[in-house]
This record gives sequence, C-alpha cells and structure tokens, in this order.
Amino acid sequence: MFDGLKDKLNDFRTDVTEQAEAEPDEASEDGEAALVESDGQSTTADSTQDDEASTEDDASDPSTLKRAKAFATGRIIIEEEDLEEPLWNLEMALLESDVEMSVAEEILDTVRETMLGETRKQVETTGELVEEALHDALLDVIAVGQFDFEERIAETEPPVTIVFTGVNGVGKTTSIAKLSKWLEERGYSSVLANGDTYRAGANEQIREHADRLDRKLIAHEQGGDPAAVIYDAVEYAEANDIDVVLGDTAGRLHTSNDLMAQLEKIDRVVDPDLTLFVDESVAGQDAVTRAEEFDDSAAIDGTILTKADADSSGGAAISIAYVTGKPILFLGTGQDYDDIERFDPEWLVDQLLAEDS
Ligand SMILES: Nc1nc2c(ncn2[C@@H]2O[C@H](COP(=O)(O)OP(=O)(O)O)[C@@H](O)[C@H]2O)c(=O)[nH]1
Ligand SMILES: [Mg+2]
Repeated sequence: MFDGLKDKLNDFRTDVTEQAEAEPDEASEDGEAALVESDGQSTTADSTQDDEASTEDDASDPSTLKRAKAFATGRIIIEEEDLEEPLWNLEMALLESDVEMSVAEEILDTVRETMLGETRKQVETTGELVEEALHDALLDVIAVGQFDFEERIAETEPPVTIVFTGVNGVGKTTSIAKLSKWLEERGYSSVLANGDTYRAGANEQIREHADRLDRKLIAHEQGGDPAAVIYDAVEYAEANDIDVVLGDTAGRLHTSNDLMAQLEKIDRVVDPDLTLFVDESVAGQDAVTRAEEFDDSAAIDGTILTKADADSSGGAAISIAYVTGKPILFLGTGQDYDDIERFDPEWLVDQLLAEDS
C-alpha cells in the first residue's frame, strides 16, 4: 500500500541529509555551509573555512557564529539553501503521487518551518530531524477532522442512519457489506437499504451480500424513489430494534443533476445521521475532486477510501481530509468482508516513513 509514495518520501530524507552533510568544500562552493553535527564527528564547515576565508570576516559572520554556538550546544543547523532543492524535489514527488496542490504546499510549509525552526528540540541526526518534520507535516493534513466513528455510533440515538454516496464502481455496496460485519463485531445490528433503484441488477447484487451476512434488506422496484426505500428501512429498524441503517445509493456523477437532486431529497426526507462519501484510492486526484463536489451538494461527514490495497500513490489518502475538511474514516483493503480498516492517521504516517521498503 502506497509504496511509490513511501519511496519518494525516503528520497527526500536522503536528499536533505546529503545536502546538509555535504563536505565543507562542496558547501562553500555553494556559498554556504550547512550543518554542524551534534557529535562533532562529521565534517563541519568551521575548520575549513578558517583556512579559506579571512579569520576576521569569519568571526564577524553571524551565520558562522550561529553554527559555532550550535556546535557547542550540540544542535543541528539547517540553512534555507540546503532545503531548496530537496523541497523542490519533494513537491514534484508529491504532485506525481497525486497529492493535491494545496495539500502539497501545506506539507512543504510545515516541513520548512519545522526544519528551520530556531527553538526546536534537540535531535541527534539530520535524518531524525527530517523524519520529525515529515511526520508532523503529513499528520497535520491527514488527520484533519478525525473523530471516533464507533463512539459516534454509540452516542447517536438509534437507529443510526448512514447513507453512502459516490460514483459507480468504487465500492459503495461492498463497503456497506463490510461495514455491516464490522458493526456486528462491535455489537451493533444493522439493516441494509438499497437506495440504488437506478441500476438494473442492483437489488440482486446487494441481496447477495445481505443473504451471505444474514441481514435484512429493504428494497423497492427498480426506478423507485431511493428516499422512500431508506425511509422504509429506518421504520423497519425502529420497529425491530436495529441499531444502524446502511443506505446504498446509485453511483452518480456529480454532473448528473437528476441524481444529485435525488441525494438532496434523501437528505431532506431521511435526514441521515451520517453521509459517507466512498471513492477509490486508485482514482487519486479524481477522487479528491469528487469528494469536494459531493460534499458541496450533499454535505459529507467522512470518506471511505477503497482499493487502498491496489494503490501505490497514496495521493487521495493524503489529500481528501484536508481538501474537504472531513476525515477519512475507513480504508478498504481488499475484496473480502474483513478487508476494511479504521483509518488511523498516525499508523499511516508511520507506515509511510518506515525505513524498510
Ligand atoms: N481490491 C479491492 N477491491 C474492492 C474494494 N472495495 C470494493 N472492491 C471491488 O470493486 C468492485 C466494485 O464494487 P461495488 O461495491 O459494486 O461498487 P459500487 O458500484 O460503488 O457499489 C467490486 O468488484 C468489489 O469487489 C477494496 O477495498 N479493494
Ligand atoms: Mg453498488
């Protein structure tokens, strides 16, 4: 999962370390000296510069003083110039990985700030400093809006009504089946409602899941009103003490006015407790754009990102929460019912920054 992105983040780490720990000669060719290693073992700019430049100039150069002072106190100094090229490469890498532009910029800003910060805590190596900076930058954008899904279910008056939206084929119906099982494992009963009255065969498809999981399915004829189906399911849940209603909807393009109006009607008639947007991780930038557009027409509360198992870029996983302001709640990681995981931003960042590849 997200291996391509992982490699690119690793390249950044190597990039900065190389720049910052460049031999003094190389460094002064660039007109800069970059780093004082805390252990004093690594090459430092100071000794060489004494030979090359006038001692007087050196002593009065505030940056030399700063480095010398940092050396004495065991801190690392990274100069803005050291970061220029690695940050540029990082930006390109993020964009190539389908990270949305504004998200890439936010990540870059945080990395720059963390690495140049005067008062940051002591770290031992440049590598650690880069890791810390990347960790914070990624977590900041990935964790936007996070809430505890299970807690939300627990504290909402039952039946908790959840409606799933998104384009065709991304895994809405599969995610509903997975989530129904996930809920059962945590003690919550659920009923499925087929609000996809648009597509031929939709009833049969979701009925197969319902049968396999031994769930009640509420469905109407093809062409019926999806709001009415979900409304019926809510009544069924109320009458039968079912905790959660999982309402499927037809896959639609955000450009299809009729179908988008249907979503608005569901919102009005059923007033769901949660509207979850489903899209596939592999769609990258497209998924990010769609999340934004669906959120605009029928406000979403969170995203389920499917097919993460097949995605190497990770751009959607990094961007969607920041762009919509709503969290990613689950990752779909395969085609089996158990292949759904609570989205954990810390876990994801740790995975992305893990040394082994
Ligand atoms: N590899 C993988 N395939 C998935 C995942 N979620 C759904 N699929 C597959 O995607 C296809 C479309 O799923 P479906 O639920 O019918 O999409 P819908 O049109 O949005 O309802 C099916 O073949 C699913 O098995 C996932 O997390 N990983
Ligand atoms: Mg479907």
